[in-house]
Amino acid sequence: MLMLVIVLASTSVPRLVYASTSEIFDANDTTPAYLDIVHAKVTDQVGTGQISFMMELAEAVPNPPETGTFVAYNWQLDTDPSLAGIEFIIVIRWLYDHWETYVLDQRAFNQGTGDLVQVFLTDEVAFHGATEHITIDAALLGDPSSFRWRSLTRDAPAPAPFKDQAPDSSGWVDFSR
Ligand SMILES: [Ca+2]
Ligand SMILES: [Ca+2]
Repeated sequence: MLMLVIVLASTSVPRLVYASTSEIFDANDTTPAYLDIVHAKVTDQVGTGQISFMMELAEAVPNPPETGTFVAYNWQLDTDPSLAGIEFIIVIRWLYDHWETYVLDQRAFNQGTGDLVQVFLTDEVAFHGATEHITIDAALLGDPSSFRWRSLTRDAPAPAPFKDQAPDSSGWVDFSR
């Protein structure tokens, strides 16, 4: 009987759940300041099946930017380090006269078995001055249990070089859900 009581007590203790977060802080190093990444973060929204991506710039993102200009904020995700290439890119960009947001699925393209796949998103982006947030269904990213990522900005379409990158050069930030 004593044993039974102990078992019941131990199973009634609430399980503590912590959101998994990984982040990077980056030095001031880019002009214009709205392309200068100072902080970026990825957070697992526990229990929702979604993952949030945040990027903080040194200065508020112009919203809207001038017509005719191009601005892009990207997160590159390497969800399978055993395969060459970057599996997914999350893109928020001002394409001359409108914002658009999409997930670029490069998995089949990288393997030579298919095309690049663009999945456009509508309501998921939020701008708060110098900070932007996007929350994405993990299923759109292959429902990975972990990945490595980096954040990037540019002011001209690819293959123009990125203006800032965090972490710098070829670095990555590890993330596990
Ligand atoms: Ca920076
Ligand atoms: Ca890969």
